[in-house]
Order: sequence, then C-alpha cells, then structure tokens
Amino acid sequence: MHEGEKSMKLIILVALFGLGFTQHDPNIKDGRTAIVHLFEWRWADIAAECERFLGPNGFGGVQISPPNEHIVINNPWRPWWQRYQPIGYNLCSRSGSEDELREMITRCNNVGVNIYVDAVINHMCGAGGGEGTHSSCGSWFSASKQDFPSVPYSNWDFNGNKCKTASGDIENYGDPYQVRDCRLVSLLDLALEKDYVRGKVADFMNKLIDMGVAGFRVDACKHMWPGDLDNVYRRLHNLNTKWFPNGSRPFIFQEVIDLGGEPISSKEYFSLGRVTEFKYGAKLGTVFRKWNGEKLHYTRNWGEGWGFMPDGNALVFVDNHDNQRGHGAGGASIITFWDSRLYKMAVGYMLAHPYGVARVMSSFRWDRHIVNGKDQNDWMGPPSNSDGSTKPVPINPDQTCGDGWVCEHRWRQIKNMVIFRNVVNGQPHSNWWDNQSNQVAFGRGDRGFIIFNNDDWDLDVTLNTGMPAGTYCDVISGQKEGNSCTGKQIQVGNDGRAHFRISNSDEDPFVAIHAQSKL
Ligand code: AAO
Repeated sequence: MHEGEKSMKLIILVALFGLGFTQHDPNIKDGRTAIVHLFEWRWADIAAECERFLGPNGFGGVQISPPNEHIVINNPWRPWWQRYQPIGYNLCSRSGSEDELREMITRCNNVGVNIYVDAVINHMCGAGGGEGTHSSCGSWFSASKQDFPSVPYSNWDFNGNKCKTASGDIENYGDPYQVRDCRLVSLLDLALEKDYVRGKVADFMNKLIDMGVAGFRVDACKHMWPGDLDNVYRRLHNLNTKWFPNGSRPFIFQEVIDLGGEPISSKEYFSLGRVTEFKYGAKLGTVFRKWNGEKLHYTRNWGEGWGFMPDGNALVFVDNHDNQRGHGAGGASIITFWDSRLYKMAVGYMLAHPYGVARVMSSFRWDRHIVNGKDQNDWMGPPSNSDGSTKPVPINPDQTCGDGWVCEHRWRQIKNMVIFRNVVNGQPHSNWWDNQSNQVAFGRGDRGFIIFNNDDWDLDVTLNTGMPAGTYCDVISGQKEGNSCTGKQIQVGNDGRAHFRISNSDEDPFVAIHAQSKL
C-alpha cells in the first residue's frame, strides 16, 4: 500500500470512529430489521413477549420505558409521564425491579431480540416535585433543594445559573441557549457540562450496557448541547460480548423534534447517532388522511426526496408515545391505533419502504376525551390495579392482548409487515406504479411487492411485480399457513406480472406478498 493510500485509510477510519459512526447501527441480529416500543410494559411481560412472540416473528428489538428510579405522582393519579422525572439511577421502576430487568434483558438477548433503553439524562424531576420518598425505589429527595442523594446530585449539578429566562424555564424555542440551559416544562436541568454529571450519567448507561442492552433512545436531546452528549457517549462501554461481536458500539437514537422553523436542527446531532425523524409520521399522516391536497402518488420519492434527513441518520415511526396523545409534536395528522384502518396502511407503508430504521408503536388504551382539540386524559397511565401497580399483559386465544393493552405489533397486518421488511432487507425500491391519485404500488427487488388503494373507488390492475412466477399469499388479508393461504392469493406469471383487485371497502385496502409467502 502507498503511503498516501495508508494515510487516506487512516483518515477514513478516524472519521468513522471519531464521529462514533458505529453508533448509528442498531446491532440487530439475524437479518431482522424493525424494533417495537413496548410502552409502559412490565419487564416480566417483555421477557415473555420476546420468547413467545417477538423472537419467533422476527422483531429485532424492543424500546423499553425508562428503567431508573422515578417520581411517583398522585395528582393526576400515576400519570405515564412520571417516568420522565428521574429521582436517581437505581433500577427499580413501575415496570419492575433490577432483578426483573436483568432477567428480561438476558431472556430477550437469548432469543435474538435487542433491548434499547429510554434514557432520561437531561433532567431530574419537576421543580415542583416536592420533598420526600415518593419515588419508585423509595429514595428520599428534595426538588426544592435540588438534592438527590441516591445519585448523589446536589444543587451544584444543575443549570440554575446558566439559564437567563425570568422563569428559569424554556420560554422561547427560537433561542438555542434557553432550549439547552433552561428547564424543559420546569424539569430540573442537569449541568451536563460538568465532568461529575457526565460521569454519573455514563455510569448509569454503562451499567445497562454491561447488563446486555444494545443501545439507547436518548430523551430530550434538543435540550442538551451536542458537545456534552458526545462526551457522554465516548465514555460508553462496548456492548456485552456474551451477545454482541467484539467492539460493538451501543446504538444511539436521539429524540430531537425538528419539523423545521426552529434554530436547532436534527443535523447538529447526526454525527453522534441516529435521530428521530418527526417529519415522517406528520407527513405520512397527512398523506393517508388526504389532507392539504396530499395524495399517495406524491410519495414516489418518499424519504430524502421529501426533505427528510439522510437515510443513514433516520429513526422512523408513524406515531410515538407523545404524539399519539397530543404531547410533543406532529399535530392532528398523526395516525394512531384509534384510526386502525388507516393505521395499518401507514405502518404497512413504513415497513415496506427502505428508508430509515423503523420503530413500531405498541400502546395501551386510555379514556380518550378530546375537548377543543385537546385530550383531557392525555396523562392517563397504563392499565393498573387500584394500588397503582401496572397490570400484566394477558394474551387472548386469538393472540390479541387483553386488559387495555392494544398490542398493535401483534395485529396480523403489522406483524406480517415486520416479517416482510426482514425478507426484503437490502433490496432496492423498485417497480413503482401509481394511478396519479391514491393507488400506488412498489416492490423491493424480486423479494416483495405491496399495493395500496386509498382512493374511494376500486382498484383493478395488472402490474409488473418483479417477483418470480408462482402463487403467493397476501400477508395482509391473511397469511401462508402450511401449504395454503388464509387470505387472498396472488398469481405472478412468468413475465412477473400479477393481477390485483382491491375494493375500497375491503377491510384492509392493501395487499402485500413476499418471497416467503410463496406457496
Ligand atoms: C409534566 C407535566 C408538566 C410539568 C412537568 C414537570 O405535563 O406540566 O411542568 O411534568 O412537573 C413527558 C410529558 C410531559 C411531562 C414530562 C415530565 O410529555 O407532559 O411534563 O414527561 O413528566 C418538547 C421536547 C421533547 C419532549 C416533548 C414532550 O423537546 O423532548 O416536549 N419529549 C420527551 C419525551 C416526553 C417527556 C419528555 C421529553 C421529558 O418523549 O414523553 O415529557 O422527559 C415544540 C418543540 C418541541 C417540544 C414541543 C412540545 O414542538 O419543537 O421540541 O417538545 O414544542 O413542547 C408544532 C411545531 C413543533 C412544536 C409543536 C408543539 O408541531 O412544529 O416544533 O408544534 O408546539
């Protein structure tokens, strides 16, 4: 090798590792591709779900709710968002104890399902959080004194003096200094520029890495300086070699809400890991709802062509735990399980499309009560017993979940599209067709093909699928079982062409076939 070549290689290596490039890789095993957010699930239920459902159905990983000690709130009664108010880094939470967490991580890893932790490291509890032992592990704390002895953090470790607003809270998202140095909705803002605080945060994350997690969803990254995050991430251990190849870096995906129009943009975080692409669900919702004159055929160049971030940076989702109930951003266009027919189509579109690392939402039902566009019950926590403890997730004979757990990830259409995404992994977006309106189709090389009818009339068309000849089971109206289809059958001829008929009144007006649904 020439000297020049050598130094070029070195520069590339330094660029890759220096920028922490490997932190963009979800470390998913066995050609799996999608992850699911089991919002507010107990560790014991997640462990069982990995073994009985997620592993066997090719899910790559689970985003879990924050596992660390959090405040316990009575008014309103045990809101879901109490877990976004840390009291310390002990690992007992509404989802279970440290032992249960460890057992869950082990059991999921053993069946090839990764665990990603929702890491709340920007702040502790709200300034009005009071004083006492009302926390999930029972540690004493004082919000007014900014004293959290279980870490320990004291008032030295918060951003009090750096923030220049009168209230001490973020008042204007147009000012990046406020957004980073002041309190997000009055949450006590950690001074992540301090070596001590960085060390405590990294110790917390490293403990989880050593237990076997594959990475983190980092909460509220817009509210932390990229340089501070970089410092913390560099302190992180490599993944546990019991389950991951030597030298694997934790997958980092950062929650930054960037719909445009604010000085802070997702770009600032690209070198550190992936970033949540909030435009994706907001736009996809608008398209499937046909609002603002949007049509499905405009999605021919879906992805970067729509002004989304570069593919290699994006973590995509149709809805998340915030915007499914009016928190965070995205607005009314966001489609959720409450609009189940549209939801299955939108999630199906996301999972069929190659752009981004895809996350599926799995929710609990609450008493939704919208007055003037605002849900009065947006605070309601997971299905719970009268003592506030979270209920287990019971599985019904038809494989759906009971007791208010929605389990979108178990819906046949969604589960089968997770498998579709695995089967077509690495294949290009191909064989696009549209009717200039809301009927579109596209393939993934010769491995899969999907077609949607979101118009108010029937679809009846013969198309080139790019697939080998044969009889395929539609994995939306049914699936392949043994040597037959439980739903529609699609015949692909020797020329790769197939005839599709989708009534606009079909239960699910889309059809998907893939290499493994062939008879
Ligand atoms: C609770 C109470 C508060 C109380 C606080 C402390 O609700 O009243 O003050 O406790 O006692 C969750 C809940 C909060 C809860 C918190 C703590 O959602 O209600 O507060 O736990 O228990 C911003 C952040 C983003 C954040 C999002 C909710 O940037 O990071 O707000 N998401 C994460 C979590 C979330 C969690 C936290 C952070 C805190 O996912 O579950 O909060 O750990 C603009 C900005 C966004 C900003 C939104 C909302 O968005 O751009 O950055 O998100 O405003 O404030 C258009 C714009 C869009 C704009 C949007 C909304 O769509 O295009 O940019 O309008 O205005």
